Amino acid sequence: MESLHGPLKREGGGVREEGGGAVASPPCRTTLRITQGCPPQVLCLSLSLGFKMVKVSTVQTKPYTDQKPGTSGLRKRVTVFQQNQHYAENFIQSIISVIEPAERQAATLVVGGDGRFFMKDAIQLIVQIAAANGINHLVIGQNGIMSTPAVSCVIRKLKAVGGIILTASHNPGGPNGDFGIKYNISSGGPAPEGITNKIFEISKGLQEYHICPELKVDLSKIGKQTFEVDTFKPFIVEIVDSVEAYAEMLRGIFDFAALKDLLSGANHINVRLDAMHGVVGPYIKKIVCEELGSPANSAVNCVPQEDFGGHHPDPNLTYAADLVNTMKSGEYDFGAAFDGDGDRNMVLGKHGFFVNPSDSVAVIGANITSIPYFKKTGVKGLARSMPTSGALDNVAKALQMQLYETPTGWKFFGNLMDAGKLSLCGEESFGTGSDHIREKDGLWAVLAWLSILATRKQSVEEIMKDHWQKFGRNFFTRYDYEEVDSDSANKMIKDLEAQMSDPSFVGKQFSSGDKTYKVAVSDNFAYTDPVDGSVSKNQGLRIIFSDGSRIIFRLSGTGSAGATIRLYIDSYENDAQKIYQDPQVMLAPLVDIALKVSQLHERTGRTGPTVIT
Ligand code: VG1
Ligand code: CO
Repeated sequence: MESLHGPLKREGGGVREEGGGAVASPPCRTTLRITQGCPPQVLCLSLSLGFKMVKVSTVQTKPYTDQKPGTSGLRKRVTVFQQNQHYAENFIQSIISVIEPAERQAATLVVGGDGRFFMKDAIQLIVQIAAANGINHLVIGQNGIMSTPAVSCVIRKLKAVGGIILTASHNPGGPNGDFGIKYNISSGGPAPEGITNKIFEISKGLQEYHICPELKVDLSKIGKQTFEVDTFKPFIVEIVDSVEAYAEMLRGIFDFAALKDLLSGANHINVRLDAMHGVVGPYIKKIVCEELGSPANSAVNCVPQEDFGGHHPDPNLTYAADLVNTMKSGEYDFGAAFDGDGDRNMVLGKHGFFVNPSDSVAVIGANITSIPYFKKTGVKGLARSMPTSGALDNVAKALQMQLYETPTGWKFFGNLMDAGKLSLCGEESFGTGSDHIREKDGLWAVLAWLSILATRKQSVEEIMKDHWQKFGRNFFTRYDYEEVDSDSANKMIKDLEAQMSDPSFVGKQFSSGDKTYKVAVSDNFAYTDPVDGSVSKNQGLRIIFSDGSRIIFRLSGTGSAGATIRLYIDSYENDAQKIYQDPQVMLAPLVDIALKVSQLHERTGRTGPTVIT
């Protein structure tokens, strides 16, 4: 392939390289070809000198019945995607099939992932299948690396038709771990249910897919690589820097000079950011260390690894225990951890002071003027997912702002943002973000907190305590029961729902210790999108008591094996004597009631949760 190195430009055919490393394999002999769709005067004579036309093959396949995208894409064990019977190919074809054929010829798709095992194989398949289906242009992060928020940013910047993200987020990776494929639309946000349902329908009937099996792309070299694919006009693969567009966006949102002063000025604070071997490492290095001047030891686990070093890349008190322990030493003023694909964040203060994610978004809301972006755009509205605590509601009330309560999953925020109704939102599951993109954004949340620290010149703990004094505190906890037997979990939820639908349930009293709660509302949460009127049902069982305390049960939609039951408890307190107490102590009676009502332990054979947040 020597002849392909250096600037090689060829009208209408073959492989063209501009600073990139295109490999049309295998190396070839002379072919003469007339390409359809070219002006006659050019006749598109592709004299192949060391390159080959890329052929499209149609492969017979059998449909699968289990390719229904969950809360955030299709997640399965790596071994399921790897199986030889076209599992990954089928799903990729189903995604591309939702893009209208007429649209594909001008379509750009952004592709990136969190670096986990099987990502590079999946990207090669996407390249081959996109080419064979007439997609015009793929933009891929270097070595396949691009965080979920960065993909959202690049889709919006390039006005791409959408993007494909290779990640199973916070789920473990490696050959025996999980893999995932997620589709985002032109707004940069996760495909809404209308589209994911369509993908699922296509996958269930898929008999064949189209692929260019010989097309291979070098993912390491930045630049454009152009291929001529059979009947389609040139197919362009562009490898881009994974960080630059995203960094550029953040520069326009935050006051980088103030952040630089906070992190490396004369009175700088010490921060510890743990990328947990996920995708956010290169972003931290470039933005926080190189650009904002934080010392090298402030960033750890910053090289993305295929198996996340054997850990769960999940930023919570259980799986980010290393960071929690380091913070306890008191050496650092601010700590944060991120998940595999960089959209989640956990914020800690000095000595490991934990900021609950439901509180985190409320604090950002209450201090939103510390972020220059919102001075420009104004604050249009606030939103949280249903199980997220009501801390944000209290801020919305004080600021006289509209508060939206959506089902779990970031895709539900997108319509509100597109309609100009929503600026800041969050989920209890360590997701925080704004309308700067259409995904939650871990590093954005950290820079938002640092902006507040820079403005208020107080510690994380002082800011949090001050917030509780002003707004009262929503005590919140979540219990996760992972990999429970699916049948038992489904049956438990079904029976609980039946119990809760009995007309006598409302008004019932439940006691534990010296506490008694009276049921005011009990339902299975349903959401009507205020923008397009679409209805999403069965989004979680809610028991709301007369004092506003809530018990919520949901089945996770991101697991890959068995079922994960989530139990959420939210209870408001504004008695100044009580707001600093331990949430587990404060919420113990409600936990007790939840376990009794649902018979969760008896029904699942568990004696306790896998993770408590
Ligand atoms: C979980 C969280 C949800 C989050 C989703 C995707 O979903 O509860 O709040 O949006 O993960 O986050 P579930 O259905 O398992 O409860 V991520 O970082 O995996 O893209
Ligand atoms: Co994630």
